[in-house]
Amino acid sequence: MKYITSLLVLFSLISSISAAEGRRPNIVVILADDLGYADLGCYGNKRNKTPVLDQLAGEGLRFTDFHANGPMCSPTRAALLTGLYQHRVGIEAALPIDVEGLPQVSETFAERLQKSGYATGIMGKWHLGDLEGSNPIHHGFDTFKGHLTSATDYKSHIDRDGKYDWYHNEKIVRHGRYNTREITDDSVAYIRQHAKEPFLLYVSHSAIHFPWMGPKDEAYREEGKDYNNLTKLGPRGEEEDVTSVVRAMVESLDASTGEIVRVLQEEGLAQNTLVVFTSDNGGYRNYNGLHEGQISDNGVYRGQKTQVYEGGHRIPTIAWWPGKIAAGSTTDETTMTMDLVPTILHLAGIDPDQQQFAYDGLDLRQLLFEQKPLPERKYLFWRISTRSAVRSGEWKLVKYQDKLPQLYNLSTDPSEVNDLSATEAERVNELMKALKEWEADVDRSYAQISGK
Ligand SMILES: [Ca+2]
Repeated sequence: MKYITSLLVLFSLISSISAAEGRRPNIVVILADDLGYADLGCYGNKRNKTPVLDQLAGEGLRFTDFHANGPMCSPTRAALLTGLYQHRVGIEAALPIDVEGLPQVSETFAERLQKSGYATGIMGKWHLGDLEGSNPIHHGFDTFKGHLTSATDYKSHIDRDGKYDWYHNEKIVRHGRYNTREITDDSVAYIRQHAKEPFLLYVSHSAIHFPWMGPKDEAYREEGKDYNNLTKLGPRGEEEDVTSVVRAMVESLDASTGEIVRVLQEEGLAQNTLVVFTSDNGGYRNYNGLHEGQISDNGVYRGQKTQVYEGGHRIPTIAWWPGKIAAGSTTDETTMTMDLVPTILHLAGIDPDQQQFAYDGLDLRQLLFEQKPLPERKYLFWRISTRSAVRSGEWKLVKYQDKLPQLYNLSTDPSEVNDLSATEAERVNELMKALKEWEADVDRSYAQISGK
């Protein structure tokens, strides 16, 4: 009898070990808001102290040619959720208040993970619709703690229409803590709660988006008042220097990431979790021409948030998975937010192809784990209303409204200052043709789902 009991103990021990080994990986996506290419120490920043992210880059893979799908919040967030060019689901610019946002017909990667048995949490900013039915819990998340709209007060959580905006799922939750603090605490709690099952945690920060407010600032908005015409300076005067407050915001993101990584380590999950830290668009270098140098650093890259020059969409991105991703590696492969979706689904053992539109993103696993180049991708595209861009290898075409297209060679001219369109007419024609074909394709997709 004793022998049988020992055998049973041994057997259950073996099964629990193999269950742990065979367990599907956890996914933690940390999305910073408006963080510029060179806002972190590991991307050359001298002002902001970001020891945690610098260390993660040293222990993982740092991307030098990673791009946000759009140069503003909602478009990139829609691409992250769907794995598609966001134009296919009709989200091209930052969403206003009182909109449906992400159409229900578009299946998110969270929905697919949830259906396959993952716990799926989002902590922080949604900005993909704020009407009834737009809440993240209707898009594949079992838990949402955060705000639906953008540019809320970091302490009072009042939006630009004077409405309180902080939820647990669909229920209002009142608190006066700093956004990044609350998002971090909720993320840490979610990891602890789901440590024994595979989970997706989407840590969706609002920092360093305006109103520029640091952890020490006091709330400045009141319910029922209209803040639509306020500046981005938050509680500060138009002329005030925002250097120290933006720095505090960047550093709060770094500290938050440190807390999240620490709990993964404490729970013994670090060896079975992919952590990706990225941003939703480039930073503001100035605001209305003021505050130059006080906000973000986009490095050598031209332009800023909202623009389709590199400064608008080239972003810092780090992938970390101890034991799986080679420490201290960097890659200059051209990659984009939407690539994360097929990558994550493959990691979860889900066939990415089974859905309405084929994903526009590429599976990055070989690049992450074997440092192999990506399969050739002839073109990448950006469009936000009348601003468009096409990337093909080292070449980039930029088209602004009805102006003539500009052409840059990013390998010799990363700052996009020498327009070569006059001497490269054939290449301009080729890229313009590719742009038009892509526009027709994505617009057709949206017409198909919207009936418009
Ligand atoms: Ca943003």
